[in-house]
Amino acid sequence: MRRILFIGYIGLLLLFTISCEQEVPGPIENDGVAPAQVSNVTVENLNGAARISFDVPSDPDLLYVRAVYTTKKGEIRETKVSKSNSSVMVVGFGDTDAYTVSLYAVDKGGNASGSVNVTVNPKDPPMELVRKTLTAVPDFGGINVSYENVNAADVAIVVLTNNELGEFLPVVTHNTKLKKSVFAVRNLKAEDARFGIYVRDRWGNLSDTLYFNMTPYYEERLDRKKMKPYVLPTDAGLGYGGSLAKLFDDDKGDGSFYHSDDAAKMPQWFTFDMGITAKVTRLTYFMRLNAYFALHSPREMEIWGSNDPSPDGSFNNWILLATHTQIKPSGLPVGQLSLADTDAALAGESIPISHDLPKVRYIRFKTLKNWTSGTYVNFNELEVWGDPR
Ligand SMILES: [Ca+2]
Ligand SMILES: [Ca+2]
Repeated sequence: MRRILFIGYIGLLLLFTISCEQEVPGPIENDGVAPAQVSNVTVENLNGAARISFDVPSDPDLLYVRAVYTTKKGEIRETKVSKSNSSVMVVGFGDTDAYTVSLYAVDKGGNASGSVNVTVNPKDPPMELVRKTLTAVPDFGGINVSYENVNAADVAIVVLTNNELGEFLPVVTHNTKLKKSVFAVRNLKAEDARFGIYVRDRWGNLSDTLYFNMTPYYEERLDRKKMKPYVLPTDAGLGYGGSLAKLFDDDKGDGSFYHSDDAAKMPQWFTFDMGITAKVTRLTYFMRLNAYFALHSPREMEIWGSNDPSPDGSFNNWILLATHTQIKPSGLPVGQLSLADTDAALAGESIPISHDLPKVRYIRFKTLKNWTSGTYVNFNELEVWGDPR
């Protein structure tokens, strides 16, 4: 302190001003007096949560109210709300047991009131509600799992089955906030298999597991080496380095794609020969990596099949196999992707084809609309699945 006396008064003032500006701004006022407790506490029990309402104390330096509870695993969970709130949500309960929540009023100096303890009895957690709605049906090469999620909770639905080593492990994790949907587990053999499905919430709470046995219908990925372009007069032209063969080269990267040309308009189509006749069960296409649910990726399409395509390029001798609209799981605006969106893009977009349709050899992929309602069609890879036997 003595050294400060040697610094000129003006200099000292200046220094003091500078140091004040550089320091982290924060409340300096600390009256050392804890606020009074919250009062008139009431509880509304919700699914996996509770809303606790209260009156805040009248202390002028009150800053926030903190709610704290301890999970069964001993984790301490805390929610803070500013003093202008009259309620606080406590969330993440994995069961319907009673929990004690402690409420503290805290002032600008960090002084906390004594706790007010309140008992909450959360209703069934959202992941248990989803679990109760799970149903599965066999599909080609896998199963389809349906669910409802009335709270639009952020959950993961995990499907387990035996792998080739006989280990019962997760094969699909479906992340969702949708209120209702269906998803597929693919690439399974047409053999009786044991399945398990459980639901996990974002706090790591797990539902019990639904176990069942099911036999998927037979399906195989049709031989890609046999797939050849079959260009007809009305087909869209190629542009921007794209080619039809690049849809069948097993390269899903952005360097190996189909792209139509400037002259093409909607609707537009391209045609290919599978090299064999097969009962087609689905087409699965893979979007450009840097344009998921965006740009020239097909959004609405029709799939046509034929055994004798008309050489004039017309749709004579073709039958409609499927009409399909791609749904972006999150519904977020173009350019924004949720985890569910990315998962769906990586899995590929499958266009299911009804099993009562005849075998075909030629396929026509007709795009009605892309993700910008523009005139190009561009994506990286196309798989055809079915039964050639
Ligand atoms: Ca105070
Ligand atoms: Ca490719």
